[in-house]
Formats: sequence, C-alpha cells, structure tokens
Amino acid sequence: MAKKTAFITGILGQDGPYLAKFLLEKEYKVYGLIRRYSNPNFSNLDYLEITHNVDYVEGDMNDEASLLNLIRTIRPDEVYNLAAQSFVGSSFDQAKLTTEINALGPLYLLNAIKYFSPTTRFYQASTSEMFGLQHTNGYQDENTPFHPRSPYGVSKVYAYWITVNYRESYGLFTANGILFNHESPIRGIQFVTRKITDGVAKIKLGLSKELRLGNLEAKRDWGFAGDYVEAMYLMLQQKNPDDYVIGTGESHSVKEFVKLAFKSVGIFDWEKYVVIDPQFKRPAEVPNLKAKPDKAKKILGWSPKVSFEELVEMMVRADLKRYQNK
Ligand code: NAP
Ligand code: G4F
Repeated sequence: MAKKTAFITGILGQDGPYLAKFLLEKEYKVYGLIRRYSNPNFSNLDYLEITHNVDYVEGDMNDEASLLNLIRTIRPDEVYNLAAQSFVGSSFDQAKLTTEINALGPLYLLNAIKYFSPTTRFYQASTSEMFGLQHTNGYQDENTPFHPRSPYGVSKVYAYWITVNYRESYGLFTANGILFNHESPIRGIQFVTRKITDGVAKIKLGLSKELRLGNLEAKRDWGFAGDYVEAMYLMLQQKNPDDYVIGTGESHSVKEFVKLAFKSVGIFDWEKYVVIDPQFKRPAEVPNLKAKPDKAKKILGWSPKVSFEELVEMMVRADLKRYQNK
C-alpha cells in the first residue's frame, strides 16, 4: 500500500515535531512547511531526532499562492494546520499580523483543498483560548460558548468557524481540535511553563537569582504535547469529521506550577526568587481553563498519559540537563 502523506504547517514549533515523529512512526511521508529564513532553526526537530526524516517545503501562511501551489502539487492525504502566531501576549501588540496568520492562513489552506485536493482531510489547531471567560459549571466542553479575551483568541474563533463552514458548505473532511494548554521540554521559552522550568534550572545552578512573572493566580489545564498529537491524528481517522475538546480535566494555578518546579530541585522557599513584574500581566486575562474531554474519550478513545506532576518534573529535568551540558 502507498504511504500516506501528511502536510504539517508549524513544523519548527512545539507540536509540529511531536506530530511529525508520531506520523513517521506510522510510516507516513511527512512534508513540513517552513518560511524563508536566512537561518532556519531545527532545534526542536533535533531534540526529537527527526530533522532528516521530514521533507521541507517553503511557503508562508500569509502567502496564499505558496499554499495553493503546495497543496496542488503534494495533494496530501492529511493537512495539519499548526502554524500560528501562538503567543497570546504578543497578539495584543501585533493584532493584525496575528489575525492574518491565524485566521486568513487556514482560509487559504481550505481554499487550496477545496479547489485542488478535495479528498484531503484537514485538522485545525483550535484552542481553549476561544472560551476565554465562558465556562459550563466550571469546565469547558464542545457546547461551551466562546468569549475570547485576546486578538489571538479572536483570530482562532474565525479559524474555528471557517473550518466548520467548509465542512458544512463543501463537504470537506475538516476537524477542529480544541486543545487546552500542552507543554513539553521543547515548549517556546516565552510561555509560562517553560519560562518557569528554565528559570528554576538557572537558579538551581547558580546562573540566575530571580524569576520575573505576571499573574500567578491564573489557572490552566496543562497536559503533555506528546500525548495531544495522538488526538490530532485520531480526529482525522474517524468516519465522520467533527470537533473535539482535548485536555486533562484538571486545572492548576501558575503559582502551583512554580511551587512544584522549585520543589523538584529541592528549593522550598520559592517566594525568595519570584518577582511579580507588571510587564507580564495582560490587558485582559483568561482566569480559569479546565477541559471536560468526555467526547474525545468516548469517540476517539483518547486520554492523556502524563500527569501534571510528571510534566513539571520532565520539563525541569530537561532544562537542568541543557545547562549542565553547556
Ligand atoms: P508554536 O511552538 O508557537 O509553533 C507555531 C509555528 O507556526 C512555528 O513553527 C512558526 O514558525 C509557525 N508559523 C508562524 N507564523 C507562520 C507563517 N506566517 N508561516 C508559516 N509558519 C508560521 O506553537 P505550538 O505550541 O506548537 O502550537 C501549535 C498550534 O496549536 C498553534 O496553532 C497554536 O495556536 C495551537 N494551540 C497550541 C496550544 C498549546 O498549548 N501549545 C493549545 C491550543 C492550540 P517559525 O518557527 O518559523 O516561527
Ligand atoms: O503560558 P501562557 O503564555 O499561555 P496561554 O496564554 O494560556 O496560551 C497558551 O495556551 C493556549 C491554549 O489555552 C494556546 F492556544 C496558546 O497558543 C498558548 O499556547 O500563559 C499562561 C498563563 C496566563 O494566564 C498568563 O497571564 O500564565 C500567566 N502568566 C503569568 N506570568 C504568564 C506569566 N505567562 C507568560 N507567558 N509569562 C509570564 O511571565
């Protein structure tokens, strides 16, 4: 049987490499979209030891013709749209760019599929940030309404609905994975989890004296990226396309994450090192995210494997190792 082909946007980010590794192990041919760089950074793929197993193709989520041309020539079985300006904080300062990449980018891909490869299955990286202030008895599921709190969240609401709309209008196989926060040792350094584990490793090794953070009271449902890419794949293997919430069902505060990270290196007086810095607070905050992933459990047979405690430990160990190897 011919190998299945997948086209992944966002291949150099966090989820792209985990998904590529997962699909390569299933014998897929994997194409990864990269932008034009004078010096591309393959470090996340290097970390997972798959840099040389992916076929790289050049294009940009802001350049419709490049996407049309790639879909027309590759005609992949599956497209995973993971590319985004994914940092909520920056979206307040770069709202237009965030909207172009996150909202128009998926529209361009959907048009490319509609015109040139209508049997291609499409996965859209939707997010719990779309819920923002909304919840249903303290959790969020597929029936919870959206109330995004950032230009990032707003851009992702457009992408969510255009994905649903192309399914309903043109019969394309499109699925939204509404993923709650997921982290790993290759999480971007700006995101709070990795910022904490990197900061704790530096403090433990005497390379830094403080860790500057914003709102410690915000709560998130944090899981492991390696577990979540399996859910993306499963969504595209179903008989019918649909949208799924993916998370652990547990919510923890930033403060809990901080305490646990320090504790894992034997530091118990964490308050001595943490400085609250208003520059890391946001104009509007999402106070509490907690998934109810019952539909994914029931229909996809998916559930997370790595616990919150294991995740914190894994990330701190990886950052300590990085500095020790230097
Ligand atoms: P990430 O590490 O920030 O990676 C995003 C990737 O998008 C990067 O590789 C980046 O490329 C690429 N990209 C940005 N702008 C682009 C453009 N104009 N053209 C082509 N590529 C572009 O994000 P992630 O954590 O892997 O998340 C993957 C997706 O899931 C994102 O869409 C994110 O919004 C969504 N999501 C993430 C989470 C989470 O907790 N991680 C939760 C829900 C949803 P460069 O490397 O070239 O910058
Ligand atoms: O780690 P964060 O920047 O992630 P956030 O905003 O929840 O967004 C991430 O998860 C979304 C899924 O829900 C994705 F769609 C999105 O792409 C991204 O991956 O911030 C988490 C929380 C926030 O409440 C923030 O205010 O941590 C709080 N926080 C406190 N101090 C901080 C800091 N966040 C960052 N980045 N840096 C701080 O110093």
